[in-house]
Amino acid sequence: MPRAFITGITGQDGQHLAEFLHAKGYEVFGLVKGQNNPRMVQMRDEFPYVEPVPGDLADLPSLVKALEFAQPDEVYNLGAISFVAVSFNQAELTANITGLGVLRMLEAIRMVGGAKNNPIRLYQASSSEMFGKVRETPQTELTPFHPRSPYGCAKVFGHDIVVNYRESYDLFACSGILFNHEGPRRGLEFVTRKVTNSVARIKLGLQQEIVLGNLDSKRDWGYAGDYVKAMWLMLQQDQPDDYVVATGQTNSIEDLVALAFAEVGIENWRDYVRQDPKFFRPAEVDLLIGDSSKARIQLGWKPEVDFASLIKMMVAHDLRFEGDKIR
Ligand code: GDR
Repeated sequence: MPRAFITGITGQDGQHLAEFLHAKGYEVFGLVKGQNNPRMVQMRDEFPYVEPVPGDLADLPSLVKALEFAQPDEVYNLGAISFVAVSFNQAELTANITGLGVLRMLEAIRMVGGAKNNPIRLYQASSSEMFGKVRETPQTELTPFHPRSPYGCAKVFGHDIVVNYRESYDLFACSGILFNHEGPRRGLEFVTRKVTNSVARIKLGLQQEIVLGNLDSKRDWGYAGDYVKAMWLMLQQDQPDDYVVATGQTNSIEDLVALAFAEVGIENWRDYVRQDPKFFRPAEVDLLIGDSSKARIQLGWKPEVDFASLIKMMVAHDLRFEGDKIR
C-alpha cells in the first residue's frame, strides 16, 4: 500500500486529495497543528481513513518526527497561510509558514530520506499569485515572477527553494503552479464561495446584500477536484519537474457575481452588491490566465469542470447547505 503524507489536510485541497488518494488505495497521513484543532472533528467524521499526525510547519523537529512516523512514499505540502488578504496583515507569519515551511519540509525529507531505492517524493503547492503583476499573458512555467502580496513573495521563495534543493541534492521534488481552484469545500473567505454562499442566502431570504472589494480583477478559475489529480500525476513521472495547472479561461469577479445570481434567477444583481474599500488589497493581481500545455502534454491532465459548471455546482451546494440550516 503506498503511503502519502499531506500538510494542509483540513483545507479544501487536502480534503480532495485525501479522498482521491484513498480511492487509489493509499494509506493517508495528515499533519495536524495545534491542540484541539477544531477542524479535526470534521476530519474525523468525514475522512475516518486519514491518520492525523501532530506537527507544525514552523517546527522542523516535529516535521522530522511526523515523517519518521508516517514513512511516506509521497509528501504533498499544501499547508500555508493561504488567504492573500490576510498575508498583508500577517506578513511575517506568512513568510514563516508559507515560505520557510517549505524549506523545513525539504530539510525534513533530506533527514528522513525514505527507502534507498524509493526516496520520498515531494509535491509543493506553488501558486499563480507568484506571477502577480503579470509579465506576459498567458502565463507559463517560464513566465518571470512579480508577486504582489506577502503571500505571493513567500510562495516565490517556496518555489525557488524546491528548484534549488532538486538541483543541489537530487531530490524528487515538483511544484505545481496552480491557478485558482474552487468548489463547495472552499472557505467562505475566498471570493467564489463568498459569492455563491451569499447568493444562496439572498435567494433564501437570509441575507440582503453582498459586500465585495475589486470587481474588475480577472482569475483563471478551475475545480479543485480536477487539480488534485495533477498533483498526483506529477509525482508518478520518471523525472521531477514544475507544471502550470490552469483552465486557460479567465473571468472577472463581475462575471462570477452575474453568473451566480443568474443561477437563482436574479438578473438585477447590481441591486444586491455593494463595494467596501476594506475588501480592496494594497496591491492587486489584475489578470491571471494560465497556459497548462505542458501538464496537458506530459501528464495527460486536463480540467473536466468549466467555470459555468463550477459556479452552478457551488450555488446548488450552498442552496442545500443554507437551506438545511433553516429546515
Ligand atoms: P486569490 O483568491 O487572492 O486569487 O488567491 P480570492 O478568492 O481571495 O480573491 C480573488 C480576487 O477577488 C477579489 N475580490 C475579493 N476577494 C475576496 N476574498 N473577498 C472579497 O470580498 C473580494 N472582492 C473582490 C480579490 O481582490 C482578488 O482579486 C487564491 C488563494 O487560494 C491562494 O492561496 C492561491 O494561491 C491562489 O488563489 C491561486
